[in-house]
Amino acid sequence: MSDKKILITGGAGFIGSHVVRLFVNKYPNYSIVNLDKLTYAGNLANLKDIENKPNYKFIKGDIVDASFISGLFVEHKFDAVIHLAAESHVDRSISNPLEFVMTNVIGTVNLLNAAKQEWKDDFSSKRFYHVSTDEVYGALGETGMFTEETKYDPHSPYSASKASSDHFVRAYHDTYGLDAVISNCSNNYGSHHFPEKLIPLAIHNIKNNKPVPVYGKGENVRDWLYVEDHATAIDIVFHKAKAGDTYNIGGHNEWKNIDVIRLLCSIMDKKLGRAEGESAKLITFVKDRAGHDLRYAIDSSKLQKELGWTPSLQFEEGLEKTVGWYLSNEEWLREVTSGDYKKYYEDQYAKR
Ligand code: NAD
Ligand code: TDX
Repeated sequence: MSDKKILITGGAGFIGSHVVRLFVNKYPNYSIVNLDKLTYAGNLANLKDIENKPNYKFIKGDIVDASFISGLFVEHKFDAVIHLAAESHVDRSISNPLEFVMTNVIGTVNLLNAAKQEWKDDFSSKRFYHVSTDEVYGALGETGMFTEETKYDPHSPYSASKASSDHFVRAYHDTYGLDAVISNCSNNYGSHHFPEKLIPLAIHNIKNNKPVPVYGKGENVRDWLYVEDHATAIDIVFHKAKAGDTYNIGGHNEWKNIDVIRLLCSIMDKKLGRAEGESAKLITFVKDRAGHDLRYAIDSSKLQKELGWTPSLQFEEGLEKTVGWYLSNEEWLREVTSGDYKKYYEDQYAKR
């Protein structure tokens, strides 16, 4: 495999850190540059184990800053981009949509412009890989699954911004010939997940005997995938997809939120030496999320059949591993839940 210089954006975040780790360890001949603004969601502690590897470099920077981004492309002569930097939390997008437009839409277009400008003489040996979400497809009723042909129908400001960025990536492929690929993945879970999202928030609250907030009746369904399986899929799509192609990524693993929380409570009772049923007493039904999508379910058979990817872990096994990680990384959890997190939590949950 030939040498490549790859820009990974958002590599200090949850999924990005798993992707950076996979690429740095698996491809010593690649040079990996991790560009991240280090927002509340970006954390260099996520990458401690690889920070001194010779094929890895971290750069702090903002994808919204167009001149900084074009300068970076001129300086580094990247062969490829794997773009994960984003504002990623639906609840925050409801409180502050503009931040999502700036990073997810403008930031993506800045990267596309810089790549187009730098690579315009020969797109063939270059690649722009955009990491996206199944939320662009909208919400499902009781049945059906999202395929790559499902029409976009985003509902939240977050999913609207991701849908817009997907459209721009396709437009740069169709209009200018940029080699671009997109994947749309279902809900991820695993280590280093910021505790604003359902699973790590519940683990944190159960551990600290705090109420576990379940929106509405807990009947919304999400399709969960272990984050390392997502990283493996990104590796495969990056190396094997045809230019202009799209793949759905998901583990055929649908759960009602309330069932996820009950399973978590039971795993935590065992791990914390509590009586069975003790943690479940913390479950608290709270005011629903505005515009809450009922159900997501992703059909990833195209990826499985064409590129040979399969998820490696069953959900119960993955959740056990995830809980184990949080319980043995208390310092990480303490650091990310101090400071600004307290205000965020108060704003989101105090009056719910
Ligand atoms: P995250 O919020 O944990 O991490 C996002 C990272 O992007 C952080 O490190 C942050 O510092 C960085 N960032 C934010 N704004 C930036 C800016 N303006 N410039 C540079 N860096 C910036 O998100 P995540 O859950 O790891 O998601 C990564 C990507 O995967 C996102 O594009 C998201 O839409 C997509 N995705 C996430 C999920 C999921 O379940 N979490 C599922 C499917 C797709
Ligand atoms: O406190 C909570 N209580 C609750 O019931 C939180 C934070 C969430 N929920 C519900 C809302 C959702 O139905 O749990 C479900 C999962 O919520 P999140 O963890 O916020 O994820 P979701 O909104 O489904 O979006 C996630 O998956 C797709 C990621 O945040 C996105 O970045 C990704 O694109």
